[in-house]
Order: sequence, then C-alpha cells, then structure tokens
Amino acid sequence: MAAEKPDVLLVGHKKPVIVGGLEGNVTLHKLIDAADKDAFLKPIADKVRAIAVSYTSERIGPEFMQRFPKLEQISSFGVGYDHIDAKWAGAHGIVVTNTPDVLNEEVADTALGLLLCTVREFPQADRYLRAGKWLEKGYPLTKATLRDRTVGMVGMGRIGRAIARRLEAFGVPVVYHSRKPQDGVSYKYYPKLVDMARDVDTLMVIVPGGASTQNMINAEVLKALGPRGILINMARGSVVDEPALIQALKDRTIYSAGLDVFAKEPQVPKELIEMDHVVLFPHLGSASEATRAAMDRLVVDNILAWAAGKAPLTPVPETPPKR
Ligand code: NAP
Ligand code: 8YV
Repeated sequence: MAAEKPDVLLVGHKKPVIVGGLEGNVTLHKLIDAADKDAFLKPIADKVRAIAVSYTSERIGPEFMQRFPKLEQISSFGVGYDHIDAKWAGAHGIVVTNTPDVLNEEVADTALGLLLCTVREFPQADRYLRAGKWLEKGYPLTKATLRDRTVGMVGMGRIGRAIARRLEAFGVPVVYHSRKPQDGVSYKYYPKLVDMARDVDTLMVIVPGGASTQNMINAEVLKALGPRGILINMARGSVVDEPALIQALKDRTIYSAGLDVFAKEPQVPKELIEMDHVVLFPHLGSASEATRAAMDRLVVDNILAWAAGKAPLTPVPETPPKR
C-alpha cells in the first residue's frame, strides 16, 4: 500500500513553482483560498505536519504554530526569516528552513545598482530627461562620486561578501562591522558600528532583521556618518530608525540614502517620497523571475526532503534538525 501523503499547509500566495512542486507529493491545503480562515483550519489543524510560507510578509508566531500539534517543519521563502519566531519553533521541536545562497548574486547586483543610482542620481537624471529639461540645459554634475568613497559594510555574511567583491572590482575600499570578525574575511573589522560610521562616508546595510538589529542605524550612527554620508539599506526596514533617518535627511546631517526596504512596507513615509535626494526601490533585492523561481524551488525541496524522511536542506541556526 502506498504511504499516505503528509498534510502540508500553504500560507501566502499560490506561487506556481511552489504549488506545482508540492501538489501530487503532499496533501496541500491552501489557506489563501479560505473565506473564513478559522473554519478552514479547524478540521485540518490536527493533521498538518508541515507549513510552506510563500512570502516574507506572512507573520508566523507562537499563537499560529501552536494551533498545529503535529507540526514538524516550516519551509519559508526568503533568506530573511524575521517574520517567523524561529526561537520558539526551535524550543518546540519545529524545524524552520529558509532559502539562502540562491539569491546572493541577484541581491548583490541590486545593491550595487542602488548604490550607483544614489551616488550618481541616475533616477533623478532619468526624470529630468523625461520632463524635457535636457532641451533647456544638461543635467547638473553630481556632487557625489563613488571614486572617493569608502564603503562600511554593516553585515558581512553570504550577501555582504558578494557585495564586497563587486565593490572591490569597482576599486572602492571596503571595511565592515558585524558582532564578531568573519572567518576568511580580510577587510578591516570594526567591533563598534559608530566607530566605522565615523571613519567612512557610505554605509551598506545587509544584516538580518529582528531584535538584535532593531534600529541599529540610529541618530548617533547617522551623525557619525556625517554630511557626505550615504546610507544604503538592503536589509530590513526595522534595522534603520526611520524617523531619525528622515530627520537626518531633512537637516542634511547625511547627504543621501538609497532604500530597498522600509519599516512598514509597502507603506513608505510621505516625507521620503517627497524628497528628491533619496532613491527608493520597492523591495527589489531578489526580484527577477529566475532568482524568485530558485527560491520557490528551495521552499519545495525542503518540504520534499522532509516528506522523504531526509534532513532538511537549509535549516536556520535556531532550529537544528533532530533527524
Ligand atoms: P547571513 O549570511 O546570515 O549574514 C548576516 C551578517 O550579518 C553576518 O555577517 C552577521 O555576522 C551579521 N549580523 C547578524 N546580526 C548582527 C547584529 N546584531 N549586529 C551586527 N551584525 C550582525 O545573511 P545573508 O544571507 O547575507 O542575508 C542578510 C539579510 O539580508 C537577510 O537576513 C535579509 O534580511 C536581507 N535580505 C534582503 C533582501 C532584499 O530583497 N532587500 C534580499 C535578501 C536578503 P555576526 O552573526 O557575526 O554578527
Ligand atoms: C524576498 C528577501 O524576496 O530573501 C529575503 O530575505 O528580503 C527577499 O529576497 C522579499 O522578502 C519579498 O518577499
């Protein structure tokens, strides 16, 4: 007799790679289809043994996880997993997996794009041309250039290293801050973020979100970065004290900012939208079809490995697998 297919709950949009990869291999319950979520979950809660999460905007906390007494694994889309209480999951024997590495190069490309756009004002120049202003006179020379800058990386993990490699190829000096020196990294290390901010003129933020990084880019750090300072945030909106950043941009404590992420995205503060000396991306880091498909595929492969009784492919450090 064929083994029974395990019950898996899909939280989030029905992305074709995820649904196509899971259906047929597991019994898939799609929460998004439910008009009444509580009524939908009640009869299946005792059967669900794994959850697939298709977007990082879906919050998965203890209250949700404890509805499923047989829950063994949560396979989440995205390398960042600050939307999941992984500590609680680990303490309750639930393995959480994410989608690292398959997006490193794409996100690093976006980071360099955002840095160049911010330093050399490319989006502003594009708006200038479309408004017909070039017919009157050329776009003003930019005050900022990458040629005299040093980038302080806040975070030097998988994606941080891919960004640093690109900066090296651009001839830009790199230093970094993280909680401890990173293995195999020879760039100058700063144990204190504020000291690094004082020594550089450009910060590139690529750390995880969550409690340990909440508002780490605060008024003190922005003041240390100074009036030539450019902040690029590729990490999470929660890492930057957004009101402090808006104030620092308004009073020119720093020069400019390039932001891919926001505290309450997709809501972006009106003050930022109205500023011409910032560049704002709608969380584009990994947003190509190919990279998103690779991330979706890894969500599927983590579930299929679990369903086959194998070790998860990419468990997060808070939830070491037992089998
Ligand atoms: P990773 O390999 O885990 O690297 C994280 C780096 O941050 C490490 O160097 C780590 O070093 C450092 N770090 C962690 N906590 C810190 C803290 N409290 N203070 C200072 N440094 C800290 O992660 P990754 O794969 O590079 O991804 C990084 C993050 O980028 C993700 O978690 C996600 O939030 C964000 N991301 C954004 C996009 C986008 O579309 N914008 C796309 C992908 C990822 P230590 O642990 O030694 O401190
Ligand atoms: C996601 C990301 O695509 O992987 C991450 O942590 O931030 C992005 O790659 C984004 O969160 C959209 O959901």
